[in-house]
Amino acid sequence: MEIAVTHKNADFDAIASLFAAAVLYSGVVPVLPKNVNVNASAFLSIHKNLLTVHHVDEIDLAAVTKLIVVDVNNWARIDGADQLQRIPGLDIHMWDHHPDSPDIRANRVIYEPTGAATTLLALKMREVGIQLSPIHATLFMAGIYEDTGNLTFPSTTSKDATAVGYLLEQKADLSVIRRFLRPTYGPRHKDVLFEMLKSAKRLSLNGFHISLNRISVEGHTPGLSMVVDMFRDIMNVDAAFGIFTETKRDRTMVIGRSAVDGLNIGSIMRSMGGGGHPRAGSAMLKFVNPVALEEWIIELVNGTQQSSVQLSDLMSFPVFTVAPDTPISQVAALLMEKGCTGLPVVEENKVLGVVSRRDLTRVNRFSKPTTPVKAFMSSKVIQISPRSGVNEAARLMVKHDIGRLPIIEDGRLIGIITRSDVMRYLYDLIPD
Ligand SMILES: [Mn+2]
Repeated sequence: MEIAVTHKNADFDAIASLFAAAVLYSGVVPVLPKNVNVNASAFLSIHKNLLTVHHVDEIDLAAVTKLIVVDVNNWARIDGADQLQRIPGLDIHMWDHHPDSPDIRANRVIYEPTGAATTLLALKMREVGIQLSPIHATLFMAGIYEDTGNLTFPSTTSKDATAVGYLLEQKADLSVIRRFLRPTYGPRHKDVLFEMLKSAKRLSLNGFHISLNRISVEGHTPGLSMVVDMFRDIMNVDAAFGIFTETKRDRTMVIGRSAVDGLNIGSIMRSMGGGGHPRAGSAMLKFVNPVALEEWIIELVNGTQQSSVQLSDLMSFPVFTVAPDTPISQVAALLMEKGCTGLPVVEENKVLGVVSRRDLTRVNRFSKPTTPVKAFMSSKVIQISPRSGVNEAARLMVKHDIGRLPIIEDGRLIGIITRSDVMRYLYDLIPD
């Protein structure tokens, strides 16, 4: 007997890879693990007549001669691994995208660090020229979309997008995908989200905007991470933390979500005994005071190494400046000559204002060219410290609609950061 297996608690990528293996290897039976996540099992249940599934308990594992392992590379994550490992001379093919070191010894390994495992199987189908049914194409695309966040997660590769292109050609149905990938948002989630929004607190810590929330929940509530995700989105903060206490069982679940590079949720959660990856993580703690937990999170965020790039690495210096009494004609000439769009107005090392080309457009034919720049400068100076991160600088620029920020240390102007410096950083164009 020839079967395909995947990891426990199978998600769409796992299920899609399983059925993709059955398409690529004729005669291979896809075998489901004991647990399948809610969304994927809803999909399977609706398509029961069209997608034949076998459960691991219905299979005589000892009779397996060939094993296709998909979306996993570790025996510990496979149901029935004990029996499978005991089969002598078992022919194993493994299709996987997980970067961690595998402990399954396969005769053939198809590995690439793509966003989804399904991508590897779909590209093989494309290469061989397989025509898919729309249902298969839809399922495979759901697998790729789920694991790559609709091709938006940083793990997404061009291969994932190519595979999606192929699946769309094969008539994958986007509206079906939307329906099944939508999180299961029920009345309890709504109540929790509402509670969180009512007591929402925004904090500015270590250059990050975060939101923290303490909520009591009764009983096991699955899907809280989705609520924290929605909450972060609504609050539009860099990171959100939900502290959910189940008073009866004296335990507290901390869930974190981050939308920025510098704030690593995984490492914060590991400090609390939990785990996760840079954008998402959680920790379960027993017998702790939720207030103390809140303080602990604040401490951990404060202790977080900001993204390794600080403004002092990006800023331009020395800064061209002008004195407040400089005539505007001279300022205009200087802006042209230096090719910059604005200059700080400085007196005795103190920044009094900033003048930009935009300010000079207010100069009209009635103004004398000798008018001092201080009459036209913006005297509300938004400044920033050299130890701040790029996110903070970008936020200030957007908030105040300005293109440059003087960088001030100990009251002295030491550099300037401009919109184009920030863009260079965001698009990874920093020269080495
Ligand atoms: Mn996967």
